[in-house]
Amino acid sequence: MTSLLVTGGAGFIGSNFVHWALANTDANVTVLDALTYAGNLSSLGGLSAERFQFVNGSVTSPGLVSELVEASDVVVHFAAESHNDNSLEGPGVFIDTNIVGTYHVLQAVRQHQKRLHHISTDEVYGDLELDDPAKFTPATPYNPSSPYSASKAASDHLVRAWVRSFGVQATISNCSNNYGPRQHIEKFIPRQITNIIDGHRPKLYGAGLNVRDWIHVDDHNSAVWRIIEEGAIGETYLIGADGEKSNREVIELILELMGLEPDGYDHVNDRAGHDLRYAIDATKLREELGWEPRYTDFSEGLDETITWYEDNETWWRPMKDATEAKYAAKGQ
Ligand code: NAD
Ligand code: TDX
Repeated sequence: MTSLLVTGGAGFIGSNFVHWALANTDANVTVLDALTYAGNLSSLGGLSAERFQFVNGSVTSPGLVSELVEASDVVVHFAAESHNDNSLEGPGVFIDTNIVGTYHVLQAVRQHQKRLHHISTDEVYGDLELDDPAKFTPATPYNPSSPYSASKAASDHLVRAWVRSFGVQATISNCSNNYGPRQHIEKFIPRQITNIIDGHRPKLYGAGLNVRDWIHVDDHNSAVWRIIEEGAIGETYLIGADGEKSNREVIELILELMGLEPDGYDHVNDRAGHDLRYAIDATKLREELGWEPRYTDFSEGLDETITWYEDNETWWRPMKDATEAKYAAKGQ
Protein backbone atom coordinates (compact mmCIF):
# COMPACT_ATOMS: atom_id res chain seq x y z
CA MET A 1 0.00 0.00 0.00
CA THR A 2 1.37 3.45 -0.99
CA SER A 3 1.89 6.14 1.66
CA LEU A 4 1.18 9.60 0.29
CA LEU A 5 2.39 12.83 1.84
CA VAL A 6 0.05 15.57 0.65
CA THR A 7 1.28 19.11 1.35
CA GLY A 8 -1.44 21.77 1.41
CA GLY A 9 -4.08 19.07 1.89
CA ALA A 10 -6.40 21.35 3.88
CA GLY A 11 -6.80 23.73 0.94
CA PHE A 12 -9.20 23.59 -2.00
CA ILE A 13 -7.54 21.20 -4.45
CA GLY A 14 -5.50 19.32 -1.84
CA SER A 15 -8.54 18.46 0.31
CA ASN A 16 -10.46 17.29 -2.76
CA PHE A 17 -7.40 15.20 -3.71
CA VAL A 18 -7.36 13.57 -0.26
CA HIS A 19 -11.08 12.69 -0.51
CA TRP A 20 -10.53 11.46 -4.08
CA ALA A 21 -7.46 9.36 -3.22
CA LEU A 22 -9.08 7.72 -0.17
CA ALA A 23 -12.18 6.88 -2.25
CA ASN A 24 -10.45 5.76 -5.44
CA THR A 25 -7.13 4.18 -4.35
CA ASP A 26 -5.89 2.08 -1.43
CA ALA A 27 -3.23 4.64 -0.43
CA ASN A 28 -2.63 5.93 3.10
CA VAL A 29 -2.57 9.72 3.33
CA THR A 30 -0.67 12.11 5.60
CA VAL A 31 -1.49 15.79 5.15
CA LEU A 32 1.07 18.47 6.02
CA ASP A 33 -0.64 21.86 6.14
CA ALA A 34 0.15 25.12 7.92
CA LEU A 35 -3.56 26.04 8.21
CA THR A 36 -3.12 29.54 6.83
CA TYR A 37 -6.26 31.62 6.16
CA ALA A 38 -6.79 29.27 3.15
CA GLY A 39 -6.52 25.98 5.04
CA ASN A 40 -9.66 24.56 6.61
CA LEU A 41 -9.63 21.44 8.77
CA SER A 42 -13.36 20.99 8.24
CA SER A 43 -12.56 20.23 4.59
CA LEU A 44 -10.98 17.00 5.89
CA GLY A 45 -13.81 16.05 8.23
CA GLY A 46 -15.18 12.50 8.39
CA LEU A 47 -12.06 10.73 7.06
CA SER A 48 -11.12 7.35 8.50
CA ALA A 49 -8.20 7.57 10.96
CA GLU A 50 -7.07 4.14 9.74
CA ARG A 51 -5.81 5.57 6.46
CA PHE A 52 -5.49 9.30 7.18
CA GLN A 53 -3.53 11.58 9.50
CA PHE A 54 -3.12 15.35 9.71
CA VAL A 55 0.07 17.20 10.67
CA ASN A 56 -0.11 20.94 11.36
CA GLY A 57 3.15 22.46 10.07
CA SER A 58 4.87 24.36 7.30
CA VAL A 59 6.74 23.29 4.19
CA THR A 60 9.23 25.96 5.20
CA SER A 61 10.28 23.83 8.23
CA PRO A 62 13.06 21.59 6.85
CA GLY A 63 13.28 19.20 9.83
CA LEU A 64 9.56 18.42 9.84
CA VAL A 65 9.43 18.12 6.05
CA SER A 66 12.38 15.70 6.06
CA GLU A 67 10.83 13.51 8.77
CA LEU A 68 7.47 13.27 6.97
CA VAL A 69 9.03 12.70 3.56
CA GLU A 70 11.18 9.89 4.97
CA ALA A 71 8.01 8.15 6.23
CA SER A 72 6.22 8.38 2.86
CA ASP A 73 6.52 6.76 -0.59
CA VAL A 74 5.19 9.61 -2.74
CA VAL A 75 4.97 13.33 -2.04
CA VAL A 76 2.21 15.33 -3.73
CA HIS A 77 3.10 18.99 -3.31
CA PHE A 78 0.02 21.27 -3.38
CA ALA A 79 1.00 23.68 -0.58
CA ALA A 80 1.21 27.24 -1.84
CA GLU A 81 -0.08 30.74 -1.47
CA SER A 82 -2.53 30.63 -4.36
CA HIS A 83 -4.35 33.94 -4.83
CA ASN A 84 -3.13 36.46 -7.42
CA ASP A 85 -4.86 39.43 -5.74
CA ASN A 86 -3.12 38.68 -2.43
CA SER A 87 0.23 38.45 -4.21
CA LEU A 88 -0.24 42.04 -5.39
CA GLU A 89 -0.85 43.23 -1.82
CA GLY A 90 1.87 41.17 -0.07
CA PRO A 91 4.25 39.15 -2.26
CA GLY A 92 6.68 38.15 0.52
CA VAL A 93 4.82 35.09 1.76
CA PHE A 94 4.53 33.84 -1.84
CA ILE A 95 8.33 33.82 -2.06
CA ASP A 96 8.64 31.99 1.28
CA THR A 97 5.99 29.32 0.76
CA ASN A 98 6.05 28.77 -2.99
CA ILE A 99 9.79 29.04 -3.62
CA VAL A 100 11.57 28.34 -0.31
CA GLY A 101 8.93 25.75 0.69
CA THR A 102 9.39 23.90 -2.61
CA TYR A 103 13.16 24.02 -2.07
CA HIS A 104 12.77 22.24 1.30
CA VAL A 105 10.46 19.62 -0.24
CA LEU A 106 13.03 19.03 -2.98
CA GLN A 107 15.91 18.69 -0.55
CA ALA A 108 13.92 16.14 1.47
CA VAL A 109 12.90 13.99 -1.52
CA ARG A 110 16.50 14.16 -2.71
CA GLN A 111 17.87 13.04 0.66
CA HIS A 112 15.35 10.22 1.12
CA GLN A 113 15.05 9.30 -2.59
CA LYS A 114 11.28 9.59 -2.77
CA ARG A 115 8.97 10.20 -5.72
CA LEU A 116 7.61 13.77 -5.99
CA HIS A 117 4.70 15.18 -7.95
CA HIS A 118 4.77 18.99 -8.06
CA ILE A 119 1.46 20.80 -8.60
CA SER A 120 1.69 23.95 -10.68
CA THR A 121 -0.38 26.30 -12.78
CA ASP A 122 -0.85 27.37 -16.40
CA GLU A 123 -0.20 30.94 -15.23
CA VAL A 124 3.55 30.31 -15.47
CA TYR A 125 3.15 30.77 -19.26
CA GLY A 126 1.73 34.30 -19.00
CA ASP A 127 -1.32 35.04 -21.12
CA LEU A 128 -2.64 34.70 -24.68
CA GLU A 129 -4.51 37.18 -26.89
CA LEU A 130 -8.28 36.66 -27.08
CA ASP A 131 -8.18 35.97 -30.83
CA ASP A 132 -5.02 33.82 -30.77
CA PRO A 133 -5.80 30.26 -31.96
CA ALA A 134 -2.81 29.05 -29.89
CA LYS A 135 -3.04 27.28 -26.54
CA PHE A 136 -0.33 26.59 -23.96
CA THR A 137 1.73 23.44 -24.57
CA PRO A 138 4.69 22.01 -22.61
CA ALA A 139 6.94 23.87 -25.10
CA THR A 140 5.47 27.33 -24.38
CA PRO A 141 8.14 29.63 -22.88
CA TYR A 142 7.67 30.71 -19.27
CA ASN A 143 6.46 34.33 -19.02
CA PRO A 144 4.68 34.85 -15.67
CA SER A 145 2.89 38.15 -14.97
CA SER A 146 2.06 38.33 -11.24
CA PRO A 147 4.13 37.73 -8.09
CA TYR A 148 2.03 34.55 -7.60
CA SER A 149 2.71 33.15 -11.07
CA ALA A 150 6.37 34.20 -10.92
CA SER A 151 6.76 32.31 -7.63
CA LYS A 152 5.12 29.21 -9.14
CA ALA A 153 7.38 29.51 -12.21
CA ALA A 154 10.40 29.67 -9.90
CA SER A 155 9.22 26.54 -8.07
CA ASP A 156 8.85 24.67 -11.40
CA HIS A 157 12.40 25.65 -12.35
CA LEU A 158 13.71 24.36 -9.03
CA VAL A 159 11.98 21.00 -9.61
CA ARG A 160 13.46 20.72 -13.11
CA ALA A 161 16.93 21.58 -11.81
CA TRP A 162 16.71 19.00 -8.99
CA VAL A 163 15.66 16.35 -11.54
CA ARG A 164 18.51 17.18 -13.89
CA SER A 165 21.28 17.89 -11.37
CA PHE A 166 20.45 15.48 -8.55
CA GLY A 167 18.37 12.77 -10.22
CA VAL A 168 15.26 13.55 -8.17
CA GLN A 169 12.31 11.41 -9.32
CA ALA A 170 9.76 14.12 -10.01
CA THR A 171 6.94 15.04 -12.39
CA ILE A 172 5.22 18.42 -12.77
CA SER A 173 1.69 19.31 -13.81
CA ASN A 174 0.45 22.75 -14.86
CA CYS A 175 -3.32 22.95 -14.61
CA SER A 176 -5.86 25.57 -15.63
CA ASN A 177 -8.48 27.22 -13.35
CA ASN A 178 -10.25 24.76 -11.04
CA TYR A 179 -13.80 24.98 -9.76
CA GLY A 180 -15.77 22.76 -7.40
CA PRO A 181 -16.54 22.27 -3.70
CA ARG A 182 -14.37 23.65 -0.86
CA GLN A 183 -12.77 26.48 -2.86
CA HIS A 184 -12.01 29.57 -0.78
CA ILE A 185 -14.61 32.29 -1.36
CA GLU A 186 -11.93 34.84 -2.29
CA LYS A 187 -11.81 33.08 -5.70
CA PHE A 188 -14.02 34.14 -8.62
CA ILE A 189 -16.72 31.46 -8.81
CA PRO A 190 -17.40 30.88 -5.07
CA ARG A 191 -17.21 34.64 -4.41
CA GLN A 192 -20.05 35.25 -6.87
CA ILE A 193 -22.16 32.29 -5.68
CA THR A 194 -21.92 33.39 -2.03
CA ASN A 195 -22.58 37.04 -2.96
CA ILE A 196 -25.81 35.97 -4.65
CA ILE A 197 -26.80 33.78 -1.67
CA ASP A 198 -26.30 36.92 0.50
CA GLY A 199 -28.47 39.01 -1.85
CA HIS A 200 -25.50 40.99 -3.22
CA ARG A 201 -24.65 41.56 -6.89
CA PRO A 202 -21.68 39.61 -8.33
CA LYS A 203 -18.52 41.62 -9.07
CA LEU A 204 -16.80 41.50 -12.44
CA TYR A 205 -13.27 42.92 -12.77
CA GLY A 206 -13.10 45.49 -15.60
CA ALA A 207 -15.03 44.60 -18.75
CA GLY A 208 -14.93 40.88 -17.91
CA LEU A 209 -13.62 39.78 -21.30
CA ASN A 210 -10.72 37.84 -19.70
CA VAL A 211 -10.90 34.13 -20.49
CA ARG A 212 -10.14 31.27 -18.10
CA ASP A 213 -10.03 27.56 -19.04
CA TRP A 214 -12.21 25.92 -16.36
CA ILE A 215 -11.74 22.35 -15.15
CA HIS A 216 -13.57 20.53 -12.36
CA VAL A 217 -11.29 19.85 -9.39
CA ASP A 218 -12.00 16.08 -9.52
CA ASP A 219 -10.77 16.00 -13.12
CA HIS A 220 -7.57 17.82 -12.08
CA ASN A 221 -7.06 15.26 -9.33
CA SER A 222 -7.75 12.20 -11.49
CA ALA A 223 -5.10 13.54 -13.89
CA VAL A 224 -2.64 14.05 -11.03
CA TRP A 225 -3.14 10.43 -9.96
CA ARG A 226 -2.65 9.22 -13.54
CA ILE A 227 0.65 11.15 -13.74
CA ILE A 228 1.81 9.76 -10.37
CA GLU A 229 1.11 6.23 -11.60
CA GLU A 230 2.14 6.45 -15.24
CA GLY A 231 3.94 9.73 -15.87
CA ALA A 232 7.54 9.70 -17.06
CA ILE A 233 10.07 11.05 -14.56
CA GLY A 234 11.24 14.56 -15.39
CA GLU A 235 8.23 15.27 -17.61
CA THR A 236 5.76 18.13 -17.44
CA TYR A 237 2.07 17.49 -18.19
CA LEU A 238 -0.48 20.22 -18.87
CA ILE A 239 -3.92 19.51 -17.40
CA GLY A 240 -7.02 21.09 -18.93
CA ALA A 241 -10.47 20.08 -20.14
CA ASP A 242 -11.22 22.53 -23.02
CA GLY A 243 -13.31 24.75 -20.75
CA GLU A 244 -12.59 28.26 -22.07
CA LYS A 245 -15.13 30.88 -20.95
CA SER A 246 -14.98 34.65 -20.48
CA ASN A 247 -15.55 35.88 -16.94
CA ARG A 248 -18.68 37.63 -18.15
CA GLU A 249 -20.09 34.38 -19.55
CA VAL A 250 -19.39 32.63 -16.23
CA ILE A 251 -21.09 35.33 -14.14
CA GLU A 252 -24.13 35.32 -16.46
CA LEU A 253 -24.38 31.54 -16.20
CA ILE A 254 -24.15 31.60 -12.38
CA LEU A 255 -26.92 34.22 -12.25
CA GLU A 256 -29.12 32.18 -14.59
CA LEU A 257 -28.53 28.91 -12.69
CA MET A 258 -29.45 30.73 -9.47
CA GLY A 259 -32.71 31.98 -11.00
CA LEU A 260 -31.72 35.63 -11.58
CA GLU A 261 -31.48 37.93 -14.60
CA PRO A 262 -28.11 37.43 -16.37
CA ASP A 263 -27.31 41.18 -16.32
CA GLY A 264 -27.60 41.51 -12.54
CA TYR A 265 -23.89 42.11 -11.83
CA ASP A 266 -21.57 45.12 -11.23
CA HIS A 267 -18.32 46.06 -12.94
CA VAL A 268 -15.60 46.82 -10.35
CA ASN A 269 -11.94 47.93 -10.48
CA ASP A 270 -9.78 45.68 -12.63
CA ARG A 271 -6.84 43.65 -11.29
CA ALA A 272 -3.38 45.19 -11.91
CA GLY A 273 -1.57 43.31 -14.69
CA HIS A 274 -4.70 41.15 -15.26
CA ASP A 275 -3.87 38.22 -17.57
CA LEU A 276 -6.17 38.21 -20.59
CA ARG A 277 -6.57 34.57 -21.55
CA TYR A 278 -5.37 31.13 -20.50
CA ALA A 279 -5.93 28.01 -22.62
CA ILE A 280 -4.49 24.53 -22.22
CA ASP A 281 -3.58 21.99 -24.90
CA ALA A 282 -3.73 18.72 -22.92
CA THR A 283 -2.90 16.47 -25.91
CA LYS A 284 0.18 14.99 -24.22
CA LEU A 285 -1.77 13.95 -21.13
CA ARG A 286 -4.66 12.58 -23.17
CA GLU A 287 -2.55 10.72 -25.76
CA GLU A 288 0.43 9.50 -23.71
CA LEU A 289 -1.42 8.70 -20.47
CA GLY A 290 -4.95 8.09 -21.82
CA TRP A 291 -6.55 10.57 -19.40
CA GLU A 292 -10.05 11.97 -20.07
CA PRO A 293 -12.06 14.44 -17.99
CA ARG A 294 -15.37 13.30 -16.50
CA TYR A 295 -16.95 16.78 -16.35
CA THR A 296 -17.47 17.85 -19.97
CA ASP A 297 -20.58 20.00 -19.34
CA PHE A 298 -19.48 23.15 -17.48
CA SER A 299 -23.05 24.17 -16.69
CA GLU A 300 -23.70 20.84 -14.94
CA GLY A 301 -20.49 21.02 -12.88
CA LEU A 302 -21.22 24.64 -12.00
CA ASP A 303 -24.76 23.78 -10.93
CA GLU A 304 -23.41 21.04 -8.58
CA THR A 305 -20.92 23.55 -7.19
CA ILE A 306 -23.67 26.11 -6.54
CA THR A 307 -25.63 23.42 -4.68
CA TRP A 308 -22.54 22.60 -2.57
CA TYR A 309 -22.20 26.25 -1.43
CA GLU A 310 -25.96 26.47 -0.77
CA ASP A 311 -25.78 23.32 1.37
CA ASN A 312 -22.54 24.16 3.19
CA GLU A 313 -22.96 27.69 4.47
CA THR A 314 -21.35 26.74 7.81
CA TRP A 315 -18.13 26.02 5.86
CA TRP A 316 -17.85 29.44 4.16
CA ARG A 317 -19.83 31.85 6.37
CA PRO A 318 -16.96 32.49 8.86
CA MET A 319 -14.74 33.82 6.01
CA LYS A 320 -17.27 35.92 4.14
CA ASP A 321 -17.19 39.31 5.93
CA ALA A 322 -13.40 39.52 6.15
CA THR A 323 -13.00 38.46 2.50
CA GLU A 324 -15.47 41.07 1.24
CA ALA A 325 -13.99 43.81 3.47
CA LYS A 326 -10.59 43.28 1.79
CA TYR A 327 -12.15 43.60 -1.66
CA ALA A 328 -14.27 46.62 -0.70
CA ALA A 329 -11.15 48.49 0.43
CA LYS A 330 -9.83 48.14 -3.16
CA GLY A 331 -13.10 49.06 -4.88
CA GLN A 332 -13.57 45.44 -5.95
P1 NAD B 1 -5.54 26.98 -1.53
O1 NAD B 1 -5.07 28.38 -1.25
O2 NAD B 1 -6.99 26.69 -1.46
O3 NAD B 1 -4.81 25.96 -0.54
C1 NAD B 1 -3.46 26.06 -0.21
C2 NAD B 1 -3.21 25.20 1.04
O4 NAD B 1 -1.80 25.27 1.33
C3 NAD B 1 -3.95 25.70 2.29
O5 NAD B 1 -4.53 24.62 2.98
C4 NAD B 1 -2.85 26.35 3.12
O6 NAD B 1 -3.11 26.29 4.52
C5 NAD B 1 -1.66 25.51 2.73
N1 NAD B 1 -0.39 26.21 2.95
C6 NAD B 1 -0.09 27.50 2.65
N2 NAD B 1 1.16 27.79 3.04
C7 NAD B 1 1.66 26.65 3.58
C8 NAD B 1 2.92 26.30 4.16
N3 NAD B 1 3.91 27.19 4.26
N4 NAD B 1 3.10 25.04 4.59
C9 NAD B 1 2.09 24.11 4.49
N5 NAD B 1 0.89 24.39 3.98
C10 NAD B 1 0.69 25.64 3.53
O7 NAD B 1 -4.94 26.63 -2.95
P2 NAD B 1 -5.50 25.69 -4.11
O8 NAD B 1 -6.34 26.49 -5.01
O9 NAD B 1 -6.02 24.43 -3.52
O10 NAD B 1 -4.14 25.37 -4.90
C11 NAD B 1 -3.35 24.23 -4.56
C12 NAD B 1 -2.19 24.14 -5.53
O11 NAD B 1 -2.68 24.03 -6.86
C13 NAD B 1 -1.26 25.35 -5.52
O12 NAD B 1 0.07 24.90 -5.67
C14 NAD B 1 -1.69 26.15 -6.74
O13 NAD B 1 -0.63 26.91 -7.25
C15 NAD B 1 -2.10 25.04 -7.68
N6 NAD B 1 -3.10 25.37 -8.72
C16 NAD B 1 -4.30 25.92 -8.36
C17 NAD B 1 -5.25 26.15 -9.35
C18 NAD B 1 -6.61 26.72 -9.02
O14 NAD B 1 -7.40 26.98 -9.92
N7 NAD B 1 -6.97 26.91 -7.76
C19 NAD B 1 -4.95 25.85 -10.68
C20 NAD B 1 -3.71 25.30 -11.00
C21 NAD B 1 -2.79 25.05 -10.00
O1 TDX C 1 -14.44 39.00 -7.83
C1 TDX C 1 -13.77 38.67 -8.82
N1 TDX C 1 -14.15 39.13 -10.04
C2 TDX C 1 -13.48 38.81 -11.18
O2 TDX C 1 -13.86 39.26 -12.28
C3 TDX C 1 -12.62 37.80 -8.72
C4 TDX C 1 -12.18 37.27 -7.38
C5 TDX C 1 -11.97 37.46 -9.88
N2 TDX C 1 -12.36 37.96 -11.08
C6 TDX C 1 -11.66 37.53 -12.31
C7 TDX C 1 -10.16 37.55 -12.29
C8 TDX C 1 -9.79 36.40 -13.20
O3 TDX C 1 -9.81 36.83 -14.56
O4 TDX C 1 -12.02 36.15 -12.49
C9 TDX C 1 -10.92 35.39 -13.02
C10 TDX C 1 -10.56 34.26 -12.05
O5 TDX C 1 -10.03 34.86 -10.89
P1 TDX C 1 -9.42 34.00 -9.68
O6 TDX C 1 -10.47 33.10 -9.16
O7 TDX C 1 -8.77 34.94 -8.73
O8 TDX C 1 -8.38 33.05 -10.43
P2 TDX C 1 -7.06 33.36 -11.32
O9 TDX C 1 -6.44 34.66 -10.96
O10 TDX C 1 -7.42 33.10 -12.75
O11 TDX C 1 -6.09 32.19 -10.75
C11 TDX C 1 -6.62 30.88 -10.47
O12 TDX C 1 -6.29 29.96 -11.49
C12 TDX C 1 -4.95 29.58 -11.60
C13 TDX C 1 -6.11 30.37 -9.13
O13 TDX C 1 -6.45 31.29 -8.10
C14 TDX C 1 -4.64 30.12 -9.16
O14 TDX C 1 -4.21 29.55 -7.93
C15 TDX C 1 -4.36 29.15 -10.28
O15 TDX C 1 -2.97 28.98 -10.41
